[in-house]
Amino acid sequence: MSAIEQAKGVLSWLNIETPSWAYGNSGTRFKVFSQAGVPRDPFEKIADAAQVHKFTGSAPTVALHIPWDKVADYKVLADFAGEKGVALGTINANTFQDDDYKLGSVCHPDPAIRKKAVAHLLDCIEIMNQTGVRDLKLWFADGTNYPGQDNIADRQNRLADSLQQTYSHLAGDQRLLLEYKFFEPAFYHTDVPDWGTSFAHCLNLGERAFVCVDTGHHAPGTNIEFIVAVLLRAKKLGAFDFNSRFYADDDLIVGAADPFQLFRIMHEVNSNGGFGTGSPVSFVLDQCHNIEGKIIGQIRSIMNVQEAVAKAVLVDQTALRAAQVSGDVLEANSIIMDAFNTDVRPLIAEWRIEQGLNPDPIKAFKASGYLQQIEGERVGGNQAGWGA
Ligand code: RM4
Ligand code: MN
Repeated sequence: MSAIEQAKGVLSWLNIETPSWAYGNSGTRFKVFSQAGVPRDPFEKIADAAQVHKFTGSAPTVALHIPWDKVADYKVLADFAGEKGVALGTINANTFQDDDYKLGSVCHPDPAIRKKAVAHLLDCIEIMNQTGVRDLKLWFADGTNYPGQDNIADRQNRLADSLQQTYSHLAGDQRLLLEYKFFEPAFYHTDVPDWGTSFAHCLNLGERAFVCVDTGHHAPGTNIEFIVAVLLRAKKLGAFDFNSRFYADDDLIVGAADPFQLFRIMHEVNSNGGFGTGSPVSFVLDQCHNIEGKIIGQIRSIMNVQEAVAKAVLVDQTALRAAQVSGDVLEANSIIMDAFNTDVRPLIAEWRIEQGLNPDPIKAFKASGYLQQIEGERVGGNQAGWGA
């Protein structure tokens, strides 16, 4: 199979999940700017996500955040998604927006608060049971702001216990994804700060527990592709949360800040069995579009991921291996750079045409009139926002 056919094959296989919260209003702690036509409930978020799938052909599932996307009947929401041509995706638990969680949730010193947090995680599993969703994603805002505030090791014990209680309720193909983040909202220490901590807990939990790598959750200069290679080798990379950052957890469009880093990550995914049948990796966007259009921002994000993936698949693996074993340092590096410097946009446009898609998804979405339609229809009510 030619390299181009291989790239097209991976593009056809690749599904990229979009997050419901990307369609709502968002901002920084300084200001949330509202946009006309923004969804007012989970149904309207899903309708927008379906547009991203319609024009990219690659975003068939939508991640939910509970309770932001709380509805009376999740089967009704799942059926609605099906009618729109998409399905519900990862269930994201939220134990960070309740007054009770000031000192943490699953690591809180008070057992009653921990119990409340675990009960929420079990509610999330119940939603998975009702809808057939496979993945539960856990990101905890737990941590401390001041040295001495709490006992770090005790908090690890509480975390392990809370995770175990949750994990024991998983059945069938259900998975637990444990996401890490090195700071924020806690500023001194975070209870799951890095991949090592997440990995250690996942190993203890068992085969249904996987690490989630959010690309924005590392200290500047961290070699994320190394983490990806190590986790894939251990068969513990369960998911990506894609976004890009210049400084902290900026949640900007993936590939916008550092397309070369995204390519290097995809090269490790490709080299370590992360693409294709049997891969444990799910590819999810976790972004906020504070000042740019939301649906269009998601479409651009999918395109950026596809470009990085296509370039990674174009790396001549046979030549690379030969250069590596013969110690030809510069040849090995130039093989990588040749792939990165290839303009894959014509290849992807051709692939889109073969899929019956418009070769220019952004232009096609703009021309569809959907934005004008929702701006006209979605008048009144409360727009969804980060936290609503
Ligand atoms: C967190 C983390 C989670 C996401 C929330 C909205 O920083 O990245 O994955 O669900 O933000
Ligand atoms: Mn995330």
